[in-house]
Amino acid sequence: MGRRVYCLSYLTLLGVMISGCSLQNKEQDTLTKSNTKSPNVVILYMDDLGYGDVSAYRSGTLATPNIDLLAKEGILFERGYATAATCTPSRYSMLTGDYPFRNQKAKVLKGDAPLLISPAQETLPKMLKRAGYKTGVVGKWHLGLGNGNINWNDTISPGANEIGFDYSYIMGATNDRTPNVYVQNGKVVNLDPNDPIEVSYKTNFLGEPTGAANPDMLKMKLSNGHAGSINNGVSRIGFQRGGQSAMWVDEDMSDLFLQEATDFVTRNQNQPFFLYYAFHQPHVPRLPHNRFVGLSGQGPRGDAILEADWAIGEFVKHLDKLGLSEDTIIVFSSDNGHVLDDGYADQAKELIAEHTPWGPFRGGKYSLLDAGTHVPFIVRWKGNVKAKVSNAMVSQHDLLASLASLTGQKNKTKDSENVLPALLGKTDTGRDNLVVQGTVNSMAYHQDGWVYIPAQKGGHGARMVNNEPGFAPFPQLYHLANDPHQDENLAESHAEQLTKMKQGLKNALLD
Ligand code: NG6
Ligand code: CA
Repeated sequence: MGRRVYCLSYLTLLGVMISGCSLQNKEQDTLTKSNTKSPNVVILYMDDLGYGDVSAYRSGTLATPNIDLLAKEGILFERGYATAATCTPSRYSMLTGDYPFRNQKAKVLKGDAPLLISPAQETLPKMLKRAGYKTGVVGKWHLGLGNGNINWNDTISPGANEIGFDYSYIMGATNDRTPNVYVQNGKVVNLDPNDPIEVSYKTNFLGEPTGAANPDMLKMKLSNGHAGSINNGVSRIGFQRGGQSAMWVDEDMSDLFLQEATDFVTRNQNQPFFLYYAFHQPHVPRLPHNRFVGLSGQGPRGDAILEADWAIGEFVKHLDKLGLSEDTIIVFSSDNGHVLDDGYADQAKELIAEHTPWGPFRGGKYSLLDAGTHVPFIVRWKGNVKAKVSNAMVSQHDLLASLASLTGQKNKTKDSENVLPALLGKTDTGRDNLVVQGTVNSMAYHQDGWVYIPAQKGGHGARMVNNEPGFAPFPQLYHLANDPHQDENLAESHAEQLTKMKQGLKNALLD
């Protein structure tokens, strides 16, 4: 038995059974105030990990034993979704419970972009704080910081701490964007005041080397973009000068985040906590620690995934050691689907061999095709949920309403749905419909096992992914349950279904 004994809840449940209420119905209901619980919540969130990258999904050739263990002891969702095929919008959605299209600025942000979530907005950590949780974020942020003109040498605000996190230790944007420093509770870590940081996304600082001008200085060659400032032998998007003592070392990032994550748990072990542990793997540049180099046989991308899998194993062992496993719900997922070449020549494509990060689906990161948003999604609550494979459709932005239900809080969001019974494995019915976004302003609509992709104009969403176009200039309709690879467009042959789906999308956008 874990640290917190749920006596009250069990007594309440017993009372319900004695009074003759149907337990079946009770379980389907929204949990009421009297039987709410407050287990710790940890979200392990990967960056660009595909459905088929997790061996528990039985479609790739990479072995991820530690993530698999979560699935073995928990619920593996076969239809788990991010709401977008890129990072910022997915994260925005998961943390606010709203669809990213509600905020036109929710697109891949630069490293000096202002905070995307308003401090007045509802968020997952705020909701859990109201339920008495201590909240923390460790890892990749990519939701903007400050008000649009950041002084990196002063306290950076607003940021994670202003939208509900009691503690934050973050990489501000992505590992391929400047500035390459960590920010802890609004302060750059290890900054020497005599060597202030300057950041620009417009022009380079005079005399500073760049990937474009100094390719000889690079330990990782470029395939596309990333021609800005060089740090640790890798050139990035954007420019930076100064702050040398604060610069991160990519190869140490995973160990550092693991340490920060386990420290947060240790500090908060005697009270309910929420930890959003946001991995940087396997986003580019892929530079795992030397211990993992060569392990996967698939080059840096595979090695980075194995490094993250190992860190997850260590993190879970830490929970076990503190006796917290039965008191902690772990949610594992990824912000968008896989990508092989994302701008660095790291041989991800060349060494992939038989591995299939996209699983049985088509497309990938940036794409409206299913592999863009159809991601691994696992929930483990040891001793409290029975292990199973679930076919319920669940989306990351439902975590807010579902955890609100679990902890007796109100769902104040527009789009988050309470799918708690599905998340706890009590039913295979999840949400009824879902809107997902490829890149900005390109949407697909899921309902009843079908997916509809409106005719696209091209533009930004026209990017090719795995030799698959991210768009088509005609409407697409697929029955995903029968045709997971989206080979047969049924838009013409199933006109009635198409009309229904068009209306469904319209309603969802207007709601
Ligand atoms: C793209 C970058 C890519 C990655 C992506 C954001 C280039 C050529 N490509 O613009 O490398 O950083 O943005 O990825 O610069 S995400 O997972 O954070 O959305
Ligand atoms: Ca991502």
